[in-house]
Amino acid sequence: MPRSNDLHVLNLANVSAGKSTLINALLGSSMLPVANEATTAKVFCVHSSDEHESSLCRTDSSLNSSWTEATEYKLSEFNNDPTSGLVEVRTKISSLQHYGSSIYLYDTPGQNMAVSNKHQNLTQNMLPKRFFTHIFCLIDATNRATDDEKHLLESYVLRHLENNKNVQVLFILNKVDEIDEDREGGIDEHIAKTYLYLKKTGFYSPSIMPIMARDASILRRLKFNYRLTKSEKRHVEMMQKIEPQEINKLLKSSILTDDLKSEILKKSNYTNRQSIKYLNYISCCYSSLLCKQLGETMQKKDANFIDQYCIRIRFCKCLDTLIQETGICALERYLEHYLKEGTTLLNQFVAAEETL
Ligand SMILES: Nc1nc2c(ncn2[C@@H]2O[C@H](COP(=O)(O)OP(=O)(O)OP(=O)(O)O)[C@@H](O)[C@H]2O)c(=O)[nH]1
Ligand SMILES: [Mg+2]
Repeated sequence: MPRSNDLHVLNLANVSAGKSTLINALLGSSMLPVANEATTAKVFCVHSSDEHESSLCRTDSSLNSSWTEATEYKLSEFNNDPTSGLVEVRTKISSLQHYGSSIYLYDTPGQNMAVSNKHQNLTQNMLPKRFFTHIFCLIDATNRATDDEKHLLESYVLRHLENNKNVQVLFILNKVDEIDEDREGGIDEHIAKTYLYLKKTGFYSPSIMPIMARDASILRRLKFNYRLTKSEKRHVEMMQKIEPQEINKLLKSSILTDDLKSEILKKSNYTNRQSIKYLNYISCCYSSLLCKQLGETMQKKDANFIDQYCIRIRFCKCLDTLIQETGICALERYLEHYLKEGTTLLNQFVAAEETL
């Protein structure tokens, strides 16, 4: 029986709207298969709980159904297995406060009419059989209001709402990083247009949250010291959101040795991009030392180590600011609200089950 504050979130959208990227951003990994083409071919149920100490996965395939370590490679293998329909992942999303509850995130195959019926059927068959507290409906800011999207909103979301009136629907306007403000107006304008479009489609008072799932996913992985691909590294360099003045301010207020300060300043004089790279480089080099040696070295007052520690903390603070700008933290606070308070829907559901 579901516990009253557990969340069951269905991620729905057309192909390449960023459903899997969004879940990867929450996980801070690149576990779920992502690509710029029809990619997710199974339903992935990601179950996050404080009680999960490692990340495991299994599939309903007849050949292999035992729990095994959840890696990008393994999940890609399951995604390509023609005999399976559901892939389960058990993990703990460290950026979320769970308040003793669980969250189940369902990643689904894109629902475009031109994509194979098999993809559509997987989601269609699952909708009436499973219980959902939330539907996250991703809208691609670069490809809004297509026929496929209207079909998805009308045939899946509105139809599901007819019989499940208390399900919380959140519209996630993804890829807002692609909006060209000079030509298309700002994010505010996009949200206003999306709101009108959703109202016209039949949603009474749609809640819309803007997100940059790809940036969030890359920055989170950078923070957790995962290896980025070459193009992801280039992307981080191009973000150029840390202004040169910021780097200088950061350095001035740091307690680094003068030698190290002038070394970094020399590099940061080249370009903004190189200074981000350099900050990243030196902070990553020392991060593995942090936990093991911190207590010991603090006692010895090892000034050199404290310098390295400080720059890592400051680098993480810069990253945290960038991560906040992607909108992912707002989504996490939204989820935490329900993890803490529960949903009236679930309370009603549990009460109904108890009286049976
Ligand atoms: N510019 C930009 N690209 C993004 C963003 N989120 C995802 N993408 C890109 O969009 C493409 C598709 O992302 P996926 O996460 O695989 O999309 P999906 O909705 O899971 O797609 P299917 O599984 O095929 O239905 C990838 O190339 C991502 O890098 C974003 O916020 N901004
Ligand atoms: Mg996907």
